[in-house]
Amino acid sequence: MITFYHAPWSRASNMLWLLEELGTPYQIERVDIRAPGGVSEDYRSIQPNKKVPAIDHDGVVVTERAAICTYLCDAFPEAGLAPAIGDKMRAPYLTWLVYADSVFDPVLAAKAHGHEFMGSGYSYGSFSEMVANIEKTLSSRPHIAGDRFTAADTQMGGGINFGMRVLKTLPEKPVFLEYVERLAARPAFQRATEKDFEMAQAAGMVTG
Ligand SMILES: N[C@@H](CCC(=O)N[C@@H](CS)C(=O)NCC(=O)O)C(=O)O
Repeated sequence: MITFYHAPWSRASNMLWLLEELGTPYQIERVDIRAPGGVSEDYRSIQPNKKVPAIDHDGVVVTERAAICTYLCDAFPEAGLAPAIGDKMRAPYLTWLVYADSVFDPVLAAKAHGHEFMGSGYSYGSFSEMVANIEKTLSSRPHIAGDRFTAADTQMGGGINFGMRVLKTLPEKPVFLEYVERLAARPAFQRATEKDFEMAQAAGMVTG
């Protein structure tokens, strides 16, 4: 059984979508990352930085989104969310899974917080380089790693959607909007969005 440590409307939400795509049973353990006193210290035994997401799969704990995606897709290959070892698409798949956390997320967060910096001084480079890279890639293929949907799309697609619609930091380039629209048509995306909304509502995060 998979226990998924989650907080609604957070960086863990893409993992909720991935779990819905996998179609394997899981249970959700809510972590209150917005608690006034911070996340309970007990949770550090699962995630050393007390962040979500994390999973426990039959007693095996996995943290960090790229690692969780890789682990789950390899543990449940029948879902077809990761190109197999030996498949040429495995290279762009792994590249984009890692890019999502090591370049896309930090450079987007830095921009959203108004940090000014020289791209050459940081491993994630500049915001404009990042935007140009994803625009070029998505102009050449329907999914981030190639012709078919993979777990890299839950990471990059969820992030692009969040960056445009919630943070309003990522420019609404036509190619980004078309990509997000394509992904939003997936039943698993819709189920995850609904579940996340219900959890946010139960946590008192929905106003108006
Ligand atoms: N490097 C982590 C980052 C996860 C992360 O930033 N999670 C945020 C959710 S938006 C969090 O748990 N924040 C709560 C906190 O820092 O107290 C990963 O990729 O899994």
